[in-house]
Amino acid sequence: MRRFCSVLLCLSFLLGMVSCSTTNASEPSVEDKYVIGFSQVGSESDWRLANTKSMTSTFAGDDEYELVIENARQIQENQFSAVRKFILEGVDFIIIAPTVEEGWQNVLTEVRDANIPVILLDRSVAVDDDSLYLTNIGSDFSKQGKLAIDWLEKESEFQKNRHPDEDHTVQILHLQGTIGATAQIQRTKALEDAINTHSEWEMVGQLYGDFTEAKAYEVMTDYLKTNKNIDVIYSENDNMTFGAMRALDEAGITYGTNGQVKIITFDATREALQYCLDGKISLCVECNPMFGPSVKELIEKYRRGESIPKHVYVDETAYTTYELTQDIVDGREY
Ligand code: GYE
Repeated sequence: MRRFCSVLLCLSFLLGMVSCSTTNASEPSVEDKYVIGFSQVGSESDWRLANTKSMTSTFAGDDEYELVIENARQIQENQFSAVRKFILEGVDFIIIAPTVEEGWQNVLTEVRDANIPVILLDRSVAVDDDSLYLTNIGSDFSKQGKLAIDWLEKESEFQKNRHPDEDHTVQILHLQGTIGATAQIQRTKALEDAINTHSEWEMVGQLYGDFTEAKAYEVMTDYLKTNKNIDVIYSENDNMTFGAMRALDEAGITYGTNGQVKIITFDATREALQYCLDGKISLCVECNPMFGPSVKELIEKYRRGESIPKHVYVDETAYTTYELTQDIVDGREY
């Protein structure tokens, strides 16, 4: 509501079409609605598409809310412009899924000066003053990293006991998401910390895949031209994993239960779970994007003046082929 309607009215006046409202008399007009501006990271992955869908379907057809989404195409500057546009329009609420953590101090201060509440969704921001936002809802990325490392520890122990006479070095290739994004920072930290404490684990390379299938395919194809000794790929999201699998196929390198390379992936989308059930991916760490309804609940709590926690984590687990069934895979929402 707020200034959103006056901006629309001004525009209408300017265009000389004040009387041509298209609102049906029985439908509430946008002026009556609680307007939420949502700056989304982009559409880089299946996770992201599912998250956008969860948000749109939560608010779609709701007489009380109007959700306005701006896609930043993974560029932080686009997010700044979107947020400033929301301020100008006088939206009632702003949701930001930050591309990266750094750089938010100024724009969040502008939002606070405009008296608009903010929820951070998915990733976090690095600011001195956490009162610049109400809450941060999303995954516990360090827990996800821990789930991955716990599995790798068990798997390497298992291989050691199975082949006691072989070389036990674990050569790990790391595919990284958008550098500076919370998901990348925490998942990377879990691996780097573990490499420092496991003398037999060796990082053979860190490749930048920007959370996209295309980029991961490109860097993996290039890498495999000269390096083929990989025991484990630690890939920071499913779409990069799909790109890597294509590159491995083309290079004739096997992976999965009976293959040379074991793949660890994050997100656990339906497609990745299917590969896991089929024995091609060894571990899927879950990252659940379907929290649109929880976001709405938080906004409603805020509007009722109830207190809300500073961080709301979604519930997540990890899957190997042994935990999976076709029913679990088929029932996957994303
Ligand atoms: O893992 C990836 C997406 O921040 C949780 O971003 C998100 C990550 C997710 O593009 O697929």
